[in-house]
Amino acid sequence: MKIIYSNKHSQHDPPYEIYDGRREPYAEKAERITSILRALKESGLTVFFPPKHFSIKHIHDIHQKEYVSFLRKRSAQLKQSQVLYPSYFIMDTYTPITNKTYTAAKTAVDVVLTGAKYLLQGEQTVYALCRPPGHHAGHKTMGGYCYFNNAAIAANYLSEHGKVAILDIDFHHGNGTQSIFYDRSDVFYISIHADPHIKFPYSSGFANEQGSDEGLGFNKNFPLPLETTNAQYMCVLKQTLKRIQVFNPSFLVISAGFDTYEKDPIGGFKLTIPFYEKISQEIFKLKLPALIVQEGGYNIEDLGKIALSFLKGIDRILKTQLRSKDNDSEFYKANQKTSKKTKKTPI
Ligand code: Q9C
Ligand code: ZN
Repeated sequence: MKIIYSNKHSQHDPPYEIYDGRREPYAEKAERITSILRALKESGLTVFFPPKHFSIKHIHDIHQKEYVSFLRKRSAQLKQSQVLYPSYFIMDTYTPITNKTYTAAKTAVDVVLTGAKYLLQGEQTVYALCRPPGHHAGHKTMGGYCYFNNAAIAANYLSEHGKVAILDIDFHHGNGTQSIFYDRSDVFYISIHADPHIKFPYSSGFANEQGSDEGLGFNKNFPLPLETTNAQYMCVLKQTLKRIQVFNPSFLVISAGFDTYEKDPIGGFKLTIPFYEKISQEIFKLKLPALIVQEGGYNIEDLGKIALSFLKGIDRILKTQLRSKDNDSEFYKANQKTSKKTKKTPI
């Protein structure tokens, strides 16, 4: 399987976040991704590819121009050690700007777009190992450690070639992604996350948020209580996969957060490391070309093992597919033809 990765993320490494008025160590650390990288390299399961450079146009398709240039200019103005908590284009106190924030965020977008492009070329599964994460970033807002919405930008790019489902399995609701596609019927956003009455982003992610206008019926939330177990999670995951099947997309974008893990320092579910293999096995039974986009996950010590478990599930399914299918790109073409003709029925 192809993994897209760039080490530029490591230059964005804010020293602290502000939680309820106090300084706390920054949870979204660069070591998160190096932990994953190390485990994958040791496994030998995967092949690494650097990102290609993509035009800023793809970011402007999703984010307001003024917001994008604000982030670029304010990053450039800062000295190496400075940390800025801006007062606009932001929804919380977790998402500071540093000198390299823009560069890291732009590179994360290049990473996911490179992955998306490989899917268009017939690749079956690609893992975009990006940082900073993206699913909380809205049209003109940063928040929840996110600046540009990587998954949304990739989904929008893929949507020119067929319908896209975004399955968000991060512990937190992807409020940014939801709001970006809320009135669209060609991109279906479906999310499993902690009850927003209790956990970030607090203001959205409720089950009654179902989309608007054209997009009514194409947004679906499954908020779950704290302490959710493997078995409870699996039951809900299966429901989401059924809905994706009915939607019949050409592509699947997975907002893959690993903060649902039992020992995550900011999560609250009870999922175990071997269970991530079960999750991905279930997802990949859909046999859709899939882009895995890294979102959250903050237990640095175990992140590598979680990611590896997740990718192992895919690998097993891919192997059986390879045995039964003649060739991946034929499968992709056939898949695209059928789903383009399908009428858009609200789910
Ligand atoms: N002191 C993502 O997982 N709350 N963002 C942090 C900890 C903010 C999470 C409180 C959570 C944002 C991409
Ligand atoms: Zn999260």
